[in-house]
Amino acid sequence: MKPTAKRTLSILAGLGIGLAASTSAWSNSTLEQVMKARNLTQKDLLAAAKTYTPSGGRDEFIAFSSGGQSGQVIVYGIPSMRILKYIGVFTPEPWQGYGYEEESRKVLAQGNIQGKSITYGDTHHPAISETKGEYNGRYLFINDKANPRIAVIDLHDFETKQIVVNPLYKSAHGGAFVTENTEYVIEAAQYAAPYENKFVPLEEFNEKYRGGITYWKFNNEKGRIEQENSFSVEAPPYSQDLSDAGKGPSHGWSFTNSFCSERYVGGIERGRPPFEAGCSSKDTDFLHVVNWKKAEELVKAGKAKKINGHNVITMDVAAKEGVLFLIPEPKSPHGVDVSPDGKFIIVAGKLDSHVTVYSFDKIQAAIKAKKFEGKDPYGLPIIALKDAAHKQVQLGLGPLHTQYDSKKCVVYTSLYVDSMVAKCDYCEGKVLDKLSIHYNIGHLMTMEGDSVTPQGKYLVAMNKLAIDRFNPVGPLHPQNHQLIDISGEKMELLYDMPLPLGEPHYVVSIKADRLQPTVRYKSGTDSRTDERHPYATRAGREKTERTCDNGKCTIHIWGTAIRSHLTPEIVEAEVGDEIYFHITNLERAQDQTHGFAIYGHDAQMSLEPGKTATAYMKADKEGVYPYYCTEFCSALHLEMQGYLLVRPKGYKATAATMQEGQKYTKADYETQVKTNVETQGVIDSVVAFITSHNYQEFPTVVALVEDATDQLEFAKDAKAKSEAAAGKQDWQNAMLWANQWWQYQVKAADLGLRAKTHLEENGAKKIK
Ligand code: CUK
Ligand code: CUA
Repeated sequence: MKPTAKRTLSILAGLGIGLAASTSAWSNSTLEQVMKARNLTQKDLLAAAKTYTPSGGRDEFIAFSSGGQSGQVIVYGIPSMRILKYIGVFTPEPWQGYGYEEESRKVLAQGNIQGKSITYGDTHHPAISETKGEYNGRYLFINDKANPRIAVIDLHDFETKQIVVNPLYKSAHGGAFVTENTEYVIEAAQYAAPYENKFVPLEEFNEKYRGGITYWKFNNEKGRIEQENSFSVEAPPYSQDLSDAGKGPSHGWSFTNSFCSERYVGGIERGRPPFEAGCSSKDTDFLHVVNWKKAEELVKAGKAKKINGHNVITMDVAAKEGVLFLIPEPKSPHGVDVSPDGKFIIVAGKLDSHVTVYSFDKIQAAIKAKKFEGKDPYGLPIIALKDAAHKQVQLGLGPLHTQYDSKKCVVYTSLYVDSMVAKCDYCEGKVLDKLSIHYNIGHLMTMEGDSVTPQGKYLVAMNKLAIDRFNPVGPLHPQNHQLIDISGEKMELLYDMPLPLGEPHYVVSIKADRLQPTVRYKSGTDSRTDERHPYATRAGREKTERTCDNGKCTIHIWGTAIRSHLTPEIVEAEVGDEIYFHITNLERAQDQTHGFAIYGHDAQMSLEPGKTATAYMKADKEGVYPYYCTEFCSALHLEMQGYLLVRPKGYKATAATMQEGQKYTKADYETQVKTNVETQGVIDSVVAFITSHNYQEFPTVVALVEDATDQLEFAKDAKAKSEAAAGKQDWQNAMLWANQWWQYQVKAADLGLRAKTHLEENGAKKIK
């Protein structure tokens, strides 16, 4: 706005005159007026009403979206489509301190590839842990396609706990998918490569390059993958794509498709036709059907071969023992999705306009009867398509992925080329409805749609690069998640949500009430191991230790954070020291997160209540390094600060006293004490209110009371120090300690008032 225009506005405002034309329509609007002003239809209003979530309202479903190339996971609510969290997974995420403190750096380092740190991921498929095929809300898994890795996120705190690197593959796409009771997390290879980390010429592609399907053993109690109990089934270099695990009758089996069973190796530089021509020339590829239960038994019986220290069921063993079967599937297909009852497997054609519905019963009958139409070049038995297919349904161009409805036999398939969602009855093989979506749809997702209990209601279409949909933000467009109402006969588009973090291939959603996230850690927890942190400490036990060995000195700080100070406030070091700030957040109130950052070092921590984390730095340059709390945690947050002083080697301190900018008198001290006594009156009345109610039945209040009690203890201590100084007529320190005593009182009062409000709002009962 031009300065003159601004002045005119401010003069008008001074005279009490608003800009009538533009404001009156808004200030006192009826629904009709808003519709007119914003050009909205009845249908728009209905859609808005179905998604709008009033302030304080909650969502019915929580979605976990792959963050694509961001290497993160995006958490949002449905139907509001409000983003709730980004979880750092393969990529550092500074707000959460992920990759900026030592505990999470260790998790990221588990994902090193052949010794190299890789700090991003190309995430594709999140999966929620299951019990009997139902989501149990405990863990989330996600894969990295670029560097074959699987990450484990614990949904009790939404933090990444573990990253495992696939010991065989150089690319992996068909993960993460979990088996019915999360016995295993499935990860299938994509671009074939030699298992060994060695050079093998492309001329030896057929003999030495391999695909495969890995079954990561998951320990549901510990919440960790057990690498030593995991195994892989070797597969031909067919470019395996997506996977899904069997359920119910097909439990114990898994399904993985492929898109280049031509085994074509491009090389336009060598005058050869490119990959895309060679990999789509045949009419069919192969669905891989794996009896993983059988493979598991073979591993236990010692029939696995150790490759790179990992158990591998080789193809000859797989063929001989009936572990791996192939079935033709048209044509360079994409998604493979098992039905909730476990009886059907739907494969989407991608270059074929059909989806093919395979019957698990028919597959089993063929295997039992040893009815094969032949063997592939690796000796794997091939079941004829006609012997395994239940139906083929013609849908449209570019079918990619399928999701199940709560209504029996009803599925939704994304049509990439047509930019549509097709709804069909796969039992009867009938198309029921089609809806044009915005643009290039990849995956789609119904609520709990890949579990045994699909919830129906909503579908999210994940569209690639949202051209023309949002305000332009430069040549890289956001992605577009479109929310669709599937509760009726006809699908109805409700909402467009831009996602600006990467290409989120797949999303999973869960009923919100299946999640039980915690609000604080047990005091002194290393959140990445969920165990007590070896350097955790308690209030009053803070200490700093410097130990030297052969001239190399290390400083460990057992520090704490609590409103509103960091302990210690001064750390002295010498050039060359290695410094570890282990800070425990002593708070119990759930919103009392503190942070930690320091000048000139790549360290930043998020310290949620109870957490202990470690900022590491090497003091390689002399200087003054302020550090502070990075989370606006209280009115005195800015005062949560300290100094790291790094002296040059051999520095001689000159005797001097600390200088202070302000001198205090006896009168100042007495004024402060008077304030403190009055404040104590307020605290006493709040305490009386709380203790006269059944506050112990309210865990939130109990935590607040515990924190407040701590603060009052500190206040008592400061009061004693203040009085001792006053006894010596040291008014300077008497006043400062009296002020500190008051600071503690204020925090206690703040906590107490919050507890009181909570009791009042939640109908606490008077008990005395
Ligand atoms: S994939 Cu991207 S649209 Cu990785 Cu599941 Cu299909
Ligand atoms: Cu603690 Cu800001």
